[in-house]
Amino acid sequence: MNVRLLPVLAFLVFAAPVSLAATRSGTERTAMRMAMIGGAPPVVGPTIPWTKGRIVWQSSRMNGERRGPHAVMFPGKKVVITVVANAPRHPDMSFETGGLTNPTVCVSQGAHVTLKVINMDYGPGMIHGLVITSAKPPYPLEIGRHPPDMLARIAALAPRSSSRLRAARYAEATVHFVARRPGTYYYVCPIPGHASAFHMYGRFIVRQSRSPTTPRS
Ligand SMILES: [Cu+2]
Repeated sequence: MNVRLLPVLAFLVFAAPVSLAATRSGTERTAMRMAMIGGAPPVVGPTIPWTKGRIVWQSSRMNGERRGPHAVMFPGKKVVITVVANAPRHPDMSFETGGLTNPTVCVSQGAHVTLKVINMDYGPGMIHGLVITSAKPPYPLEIGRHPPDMLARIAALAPRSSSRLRAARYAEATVHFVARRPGTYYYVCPIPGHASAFHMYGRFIVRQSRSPTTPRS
């Protein structure tokens, strides 16, 4: 055997299958995500540049009051909740708010909620949305357009426009709702497969307000 070919042979035997496997799994994953979207056109809403997107991302990390590693409280009767889909440094296919990944979000009964969602994901078909519903996990491939007790719905936000964070424009949307009924809800990504296969959801708790205390006589 030609000795000079040994390094080439070694590469083909050891390195090439690894690199090919990495490429294949990445491609398969993209194909899977594309297939799950089912050909639905991405909703391209108003987009904002990085200068504004960065502020939204920061406000998401700072908002609420952390309660341990898994919960963020939003006390008060008027709250603003900012959520990032696929925030940098958080797991792929997840939501971030209060600096946590898919945390339990708590608001008070009767709170007027302004919910802002921004999609920081990148790549073809990497759309995300957010629906708040009482439907519990595990989720089917599609949660449908009208899940039970829906409090809010942002159907789909297009991925950011560039692989470079600072060069990209970002799709965002804001909805308002009143958390009238106490109970356990879930914020769920409605893009087919994102909740069922990737667990892109978290709990959303509307805490019952204390009954008014009777004044002492
Ligand atoms: Cu999603």
